Amino acid sequence: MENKIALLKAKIEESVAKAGDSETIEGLRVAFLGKKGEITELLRDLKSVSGEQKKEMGMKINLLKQNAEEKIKARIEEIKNAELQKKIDEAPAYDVTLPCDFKGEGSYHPITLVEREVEDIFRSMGFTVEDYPEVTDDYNCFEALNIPKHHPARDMQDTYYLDNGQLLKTHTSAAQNSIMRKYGAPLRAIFPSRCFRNEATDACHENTFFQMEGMMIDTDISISNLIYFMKTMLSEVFKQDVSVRLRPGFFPFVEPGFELDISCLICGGKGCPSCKNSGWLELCPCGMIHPNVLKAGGIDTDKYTGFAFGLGLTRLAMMRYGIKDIRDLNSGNLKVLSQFVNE
Ligand code: FA5
Repeated sequence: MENKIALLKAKIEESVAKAGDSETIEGLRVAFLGKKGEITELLRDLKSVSGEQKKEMGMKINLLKQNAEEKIKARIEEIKNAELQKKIDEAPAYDVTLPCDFKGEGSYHPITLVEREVEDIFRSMGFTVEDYPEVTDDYNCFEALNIPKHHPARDMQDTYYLDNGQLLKTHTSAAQNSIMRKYGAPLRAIFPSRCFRNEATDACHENTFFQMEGMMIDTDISISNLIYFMKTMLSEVFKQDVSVRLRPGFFPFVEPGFELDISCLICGGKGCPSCKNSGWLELCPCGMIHPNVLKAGGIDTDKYTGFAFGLGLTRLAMMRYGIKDIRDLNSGNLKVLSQFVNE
């Protein structure tokens, strides 16, 4: 048996050293170490060895096995590296300094396309389109919206804070106060913007996404006005009757507040990862502006009421173009992003 072990050791060393590709080395691994491999056979043969010798041979075979495992593992690594290097050497040479040879026409990002559609619809209904900075402060993002310090509603919107105490806005509502102060009442305005939240991403959540906020303040404004504007906008965008549902929703800056959901257009309401299998996609919270918020904006609450909504523009783009994963929109992947055109 000792002779057998020595012969097998030499055979393993020679054949492993000669193996030149992944397939051959894998074949050797099975031939020596597999269930029916030569080393396993040797271990079986131990049965026929007697007494003291059995122990000694057992130790030798185990040593051989350990040695073979190490040699094969090292050779697999060498072969993998050589194969990778070969692929790199054979890849076509390129020069990063050459100009891009992308010959197609550039295209707008799907969010820009949807944003412009929504803007056109609201402009036709007498709304102005406002632009407000992405960096704001605690007062505009929270305090002016009836969310004092330590209010639990702040937990829902953790964000990125700058050293100077400013922050990246978590929602477009952060512009409400400035707009009220700029125009007073009556007013009709929409204000799209990028928003930021410290959150884990998945198919329908991003840490950087777009909202489109809208506000209408006038005498005799009620929930019916709100529902009318939302329905008109959604049926224009989707060019079909879209099922919507209103649920009570709590936002400190509106009273009463609602969640407006639309039936998921990706799965037809059956349930899929894009709608967290519920068949509905939360798209647009809304409500009647809270008197405290109107007052903070300098509006006479005895005379005026108003509604506000915060449309998830990124999610609207997903529904409009059947984009299953929200992360594709920030990916910068031209193969995905250049496929959308304004029909
Ligand atoms: C707000 O941000 C409120 N400011 C909206 C509002 C405005 C309510 C005016 C009442 C009156 P919410 O956190 O639910 O609410 O976000 C609004 C919409 O933004 C959501 O319905 C969703 O469509 C979108 N949204 C929120 N978080 C994300 C995210 N992480 N990724 C993508 N879209 C998001």
